[in-house]
Amino acid sequence: MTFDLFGSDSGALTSHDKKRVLALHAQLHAHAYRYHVLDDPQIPDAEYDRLFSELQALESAHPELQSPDSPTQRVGGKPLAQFASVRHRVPMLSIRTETDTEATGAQHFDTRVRKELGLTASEPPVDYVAELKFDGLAISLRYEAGVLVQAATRGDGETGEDVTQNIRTIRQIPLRLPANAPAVLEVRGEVYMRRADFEALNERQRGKIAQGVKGEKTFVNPRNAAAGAVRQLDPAIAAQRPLSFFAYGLGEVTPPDEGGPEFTTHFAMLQTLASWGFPVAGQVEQAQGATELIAYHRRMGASRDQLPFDIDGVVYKVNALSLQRQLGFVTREPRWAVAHKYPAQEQLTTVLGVDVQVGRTGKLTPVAKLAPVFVGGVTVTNATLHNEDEARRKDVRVGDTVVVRRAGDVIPEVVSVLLEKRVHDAPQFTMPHQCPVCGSVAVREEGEADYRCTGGLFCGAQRKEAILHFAHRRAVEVDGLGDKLVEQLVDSNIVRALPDLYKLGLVALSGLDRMADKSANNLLEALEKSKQTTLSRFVFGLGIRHVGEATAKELARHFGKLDAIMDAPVDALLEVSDVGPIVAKSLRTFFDQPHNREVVEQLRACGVTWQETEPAPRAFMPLSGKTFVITGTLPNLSRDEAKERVEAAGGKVAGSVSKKTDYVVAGADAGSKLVKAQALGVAVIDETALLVLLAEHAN
Ligand code: 5U1
Repeated sequence: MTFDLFGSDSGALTSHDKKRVLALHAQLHAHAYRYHVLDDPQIPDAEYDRLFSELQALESAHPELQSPDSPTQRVGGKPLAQFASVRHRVPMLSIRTETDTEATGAQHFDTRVRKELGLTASEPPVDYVAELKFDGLAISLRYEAGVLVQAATRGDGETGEDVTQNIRTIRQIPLRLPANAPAVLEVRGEVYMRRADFEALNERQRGKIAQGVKGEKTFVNPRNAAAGAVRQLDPAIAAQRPLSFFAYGLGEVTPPDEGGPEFTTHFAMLQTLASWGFPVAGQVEQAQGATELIAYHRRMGASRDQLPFDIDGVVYKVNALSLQRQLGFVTREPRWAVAHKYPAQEQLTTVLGVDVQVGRTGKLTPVAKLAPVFVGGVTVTNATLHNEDEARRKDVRVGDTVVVRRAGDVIPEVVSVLLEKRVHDAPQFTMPHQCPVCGSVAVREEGEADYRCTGGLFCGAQRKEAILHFAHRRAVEVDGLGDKLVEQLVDSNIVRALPDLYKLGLVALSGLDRMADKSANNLLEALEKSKQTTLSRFVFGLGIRHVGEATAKELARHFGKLDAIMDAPVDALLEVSDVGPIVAKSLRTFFDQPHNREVVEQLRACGVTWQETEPAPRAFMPLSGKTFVITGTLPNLSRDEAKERVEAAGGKVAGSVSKKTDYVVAGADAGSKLVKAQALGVAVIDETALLVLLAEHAN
């Protein structure tokens, strides 16, 4: 590819444009480095996007200004039929693996190095560098005149594949180096995927699969996902895969006698790479002799699960480059380095059964029961199959041999089945349509991946969540009934269902942890107070799926009476503004569960009460159909009060500004919502104008 930022003019192109493009390159590179490498952005994303768009516009108006090191070139080019071969000018060596995962593995390496160097026991410890062994894919990046010109996989060490287009999409990899970088520089390192990025990618994939998108799949682990993305023929797809990079070595470099850098230690070389903008892992350390290598291995092993990416071991390297040269290598592996492994995070085991567990929010999750297996440092007996589609896709059956993975604090999961080892044909897993805990109907809504139990108030698995929701400030409000207390009340079986709350007495409460008489009395008082509530708070407090606070208010206003809501057919529910087919169906399913109705009756019998009113269909409401966003501090009304006033007049209060917003009510210190309203041309009013609006409509 040719490019010329300073060459001949093409008509309308001005020198100002050229300077601006260069300035934008510099700014965007610097901000991307702060964001992706240093994790310390200096400008908001929106400002970065603005600069980026400006550069894109200039480049499309003057294509001659486009260069391969432009930040716009990270988006991925045309799909390839196949990768071209790249012959490595300096072979890409692999690394010897020490399979003894105990501390003795480090000792073996040090003993070998000392022997090769002819060091006696009385001579000082060898100076090493200790690094992490990333679980990714080795890559060589070639820079000429400071510009990334080629990226290649290791292949067989002599010849790899040209994956430049895909590698360009990795924002941590500099496209241009500072002026003090050598004329030719090959940087070697590992492309990997952070665990959180991997989880998010798989979540997106699961969503696509649930929506029936053809050809989509989930990835087995971050390493496979990273390797798949690097070897993806369509760079636009690679660009959507969130990859990261760490540098750990060099290939060809301009020699010192031709003006190239002169390093004496590996550590100094890594520091220089960092100064040129390459990400170098923060865990790189210098270590003296075997004792410090062992300590490093232990320390990194203990913090392995807290790292944001997978490692499969650590790497030790002799620090002095002169000693590295003296040690040389055997076949393709240097004698001056070793990878010291950790116990594997994937293992084989047998499936003993498949259960379905119900989570705190009613989600049903198929779980494989496994023959105990030591994986990722713990003994695993259960592994998630996520949901019905995943369970079907993996087709896990009793008796199967499966790959189980446990990495970090992520729940262990079944990665795949070894079909060739399936001995007998056990039946396929089918998701139950009833909750295994309470027997209520379990439903899977359109477009969703999970089945959910509909017995929210009755189901033992959802008890804690249901109580906390019911007691919430915006629901019936039981002051002082928080997480810890609910945990104790439910675990000690004092509260088995919501109505039990109103049967609590001093005797039961005083037996609880950290519950003095005063706190117990306060709680009983709060419970008594909560009995006087409103219909909308009560309906919201029932925790019906998709029925938020605003919908509960609409239902209360529209029907006026609980029985009318409970008995309303879908058609009648659909007449309520804010209620669409999903909400209507959810309400119907909830109140069709006899258990749920029973709990409602018991709560009424316990004295929970509210004022019932005449039905007030929405057509009569003055602010019907108007959406408000309230932001900043209003002079007189609290935000909650303003919200209540708007809602009482039939308006809706949303949390974020969009084109659909009718009014933004802005008080002092209103921030981004005000800015967005102005950008979208949404009407912005103050508290006085809101009060006028409410008064006008009240007439
Ligand atoms: N951190 C690190 N990983 N890693 C992998 N350094 C490192 N060095 C390697 C490899 C394959 O090879 C060199 C020792 C040639």
